[in-house]
This record gives sequence, C-alpha cells and structure tokens, in this order.
Amino acid sequence: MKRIFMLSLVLVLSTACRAGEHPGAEEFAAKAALELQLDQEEVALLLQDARFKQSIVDAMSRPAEGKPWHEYRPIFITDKRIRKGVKFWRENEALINQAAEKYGVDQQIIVAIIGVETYYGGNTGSYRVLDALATLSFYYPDTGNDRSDFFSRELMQFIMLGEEEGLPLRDVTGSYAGAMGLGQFMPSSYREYAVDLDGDGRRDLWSSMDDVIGSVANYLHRHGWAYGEPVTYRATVAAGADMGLVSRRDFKVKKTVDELAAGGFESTQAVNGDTLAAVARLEEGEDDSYWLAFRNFYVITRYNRSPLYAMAVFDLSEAIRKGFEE
Ligand SMILES: [Ca+2]
Repeated sequence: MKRIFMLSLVLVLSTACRAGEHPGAEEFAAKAALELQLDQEEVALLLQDARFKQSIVDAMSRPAEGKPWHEYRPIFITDKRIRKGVKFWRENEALINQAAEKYGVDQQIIVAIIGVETYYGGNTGSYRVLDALATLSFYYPDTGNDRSDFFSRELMQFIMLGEEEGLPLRDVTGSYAGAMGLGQFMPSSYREYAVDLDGDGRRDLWSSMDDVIGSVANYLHRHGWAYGEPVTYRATVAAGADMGLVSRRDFKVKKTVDELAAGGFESTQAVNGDTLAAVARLEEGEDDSYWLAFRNFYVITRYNRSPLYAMAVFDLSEAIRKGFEE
C-alpha cells in the first residue's frame, strides 16, 4: 500500500514538472486521469508538445460573427461558392440522397453546411488541433466571455478521440478553434454525432465522403431537423411592434406565428398560424430586416450559435438548390 502511494507520488511529481510549461496543464492532466481514466503521464507528455499560438488568440478575438449581416453575407454567398455547391451535390448525389433519406435532412442544407464550413473540403484548417485547443484552454484571450472551460473540455474529448478513433493527436489539423474535417466537428460533436456511413469501422471526417455527409446529416437530425419544413420567412414589421419579441442569441421557438403577428411581426409567406417561431433581426446597412425563424433555423444554430451563420447557410442552400434544379 505504502509502495503504491510512493509510486504514484513520484508519478505526480514528475508529471507536474513536465506539464508545468502551460499554466493549468498540470491540473488538466490530473483531471483527465481522474474523470476519463486517461494515463496522466501520457496526457502530460502530449501537452508538452502543444504549442501556444498567438495567431489563434488573435483569431478568437475577432470572429466573423461580430460583423453586421451586410458585411458577413458576401463572405459566404458568392457565385463561386454556389457553383461549387451545385458541383459537389452532383458529384455526391447518391450519397447525399442516401443521407437525406436516412436522417430526414434536406439535401441542400447538407451541401450548404459543408460549403460554409470548409468550401466543400477545400479548406479544413491548417492549425494543429492540439495547439488550438491547448492555446484556448490555457491562454484564452480576455474578450469579456471566458470560454476556456469549454475548450478544456473539448481538449479532453480530443484526447479521447485518440484512443477511440486512432486519431494521431500530434498531427491532426483543423480550424483555429479546433474544429475538424469537412463538417468542422468539435471533438465532443465528433464523439457524439459522427457516423461510420461507409461501414469500414472508423468515423473518418476527412477522407470518407460517406462518413462526412452522413455525420453532418446525423448532427442536424439529432438536433431536431424536420425534412421539407421551412427554415425562415421574411416578416413585415408593424409600427409599434413589440421589439421584446426579437431574439438576440437564443433562437428556441417559443411563440406561434399568430402570436408573433399579434406582436407586429407578420410572415410574408403563407404558414400555419400555430407553427412555432422566433424572430431574428439582421443589420442590412441602412435598415434592419426581420425574419420568422422556425425550428429548422434553430437547428442550424446548434452548428454555430450565430443567427448570421444560420441565415448564410439558408441563403446559400437556396441558391445551390436553384442551381441544382436548373
Ligand atoms: Ca467509415
């Protein structure tokens, strides 16, 4: 008993010295061992190889989602991205149909998500995920919204993926936030929602188009996507409309279309009065535009919380669908 104690004490001390390079790395390794039964020494050694990246801190300090809509939209809705989306759909049509049917998710939305996230695989990110997650765990920038705990949990999930999926943790690359593959899955989403659609026993979000498309569809399905249902309709605003009905960050649908109309936000397209919706506002430059955001809109915000993101995915999906049907 005493001997075991001494051994673990030696292990803890040596771990402490090695992981001490990043502030909090030591505690992280101990926590990973305690909560996930990971090898503390191995975790400490891995963290020693993680590099702090100022460029990651800088990117986190100025996200695209901080822009107004009229500056955000042109980043994602371009002729080229629409054309490439139509091409991607045609090239993967059978797979996309298979995933759409299996998971009940509209084809054009699957295509648009992959288009917004990585330009259909053209840009899956060049940061080492290990560096991204360690930097944001141990050196989160002072933005007034400390998300280091979130990234610390994602770093742990990432290490689990090394065990479960055989990911080479020191080599895997992704976004500055640590999102991976064509659909940019964070480690916790990878573990929870990625699927092995081609059935080879691995969930490969980089080079198996089956797994990529299946995983994006499954993610939306698990968050409640309803096939063929609307995403958002533009609303007219009555004078004296109740601006308290406009959602800023949380687009959970809580009011019926009828209730929102009574509050001054009326749909410009036909929709059942008992359909649930939230109201989104976009900065168009001079004026704002208002939108009834239905449940499917909320589901897209599960991919990225910003209503700008959800609207960009929706706009791109519609443009791609038109191109595809031509
Ligand atoms: Ca697979």
